[in-house]
Amino acid sequence: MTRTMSQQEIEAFNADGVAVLRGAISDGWVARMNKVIDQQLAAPSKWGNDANPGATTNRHFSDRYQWQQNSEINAYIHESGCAQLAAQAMGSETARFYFDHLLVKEPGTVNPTPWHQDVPYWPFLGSQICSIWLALTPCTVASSAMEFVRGSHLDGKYYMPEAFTGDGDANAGWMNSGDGEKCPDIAANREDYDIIGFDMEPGDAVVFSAWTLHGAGGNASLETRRAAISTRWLGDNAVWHPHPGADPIVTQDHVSVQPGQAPLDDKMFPKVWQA
Ligand SMILES: O=C(O)CCC(=O)C(=O)O
Repeated sequence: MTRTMSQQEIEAFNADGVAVLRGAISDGWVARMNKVIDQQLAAPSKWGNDANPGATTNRHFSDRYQWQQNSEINAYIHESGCAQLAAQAMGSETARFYFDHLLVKEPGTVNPTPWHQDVPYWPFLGSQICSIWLALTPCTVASSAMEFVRGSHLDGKYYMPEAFTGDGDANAGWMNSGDGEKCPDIAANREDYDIIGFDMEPGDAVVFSAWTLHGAGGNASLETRRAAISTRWLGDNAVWHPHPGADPIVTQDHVSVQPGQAPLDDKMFPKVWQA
């Protein structure tokens, strides 16, 4: 484990819906996860989403849900300390794992990550749901560091999921069938929102609520890849909530819990940390 959260960081998370954790995860884990990124770029899984396969520039890539088959990601989840950081941020006695998400923008990637809220994409409800986005390369807001609408986790909004890459993406069609109100066009009206972003060094992380609006620009750097691993965590008050528009990787067919119940399914949502 690298470190825990300070009281100030926990207060920032509660007030803003996001906290930046400098030096959250050690260099050793960063190196190991960068190796995983290279491997997945070379051989994406069936859950990969690749805007420009094989390219070394202008390639927006993601892969997810590899923890069951990738021993390195599995080790990261269990041994790096990220579970305890998630539990601390959520104010939860436990941290159960949902999924891992690798997110890459090669130099000169034009695609932004559109503004969105995570929870409508996931089959859960509850205030104690969060992500830890670990920077694996340096990035600034100009080279696709994440940005957040400060305090938006407290708005009581539930925004409809939308495909990031347009309707033509066979791996993303599931996103277009959910409920909720349309996410406002934050990119076109930035001055109306209290937007915060953090320049990151490898090993820095942002921990943010699944209810916080967030996005990222393209990668304007022509030299440096922007790579991150985001891990998704469930706290004590999370409940299973399958619904149209939720990520199809884990559905009612895969779990032993019923809608409205706590996700006490150790096979699908392992309890990685307990106070
Ligand atoms: O890395 C990105 O561009 C987006 C990440 C994100 O939206 C997330 O981790 O929830």
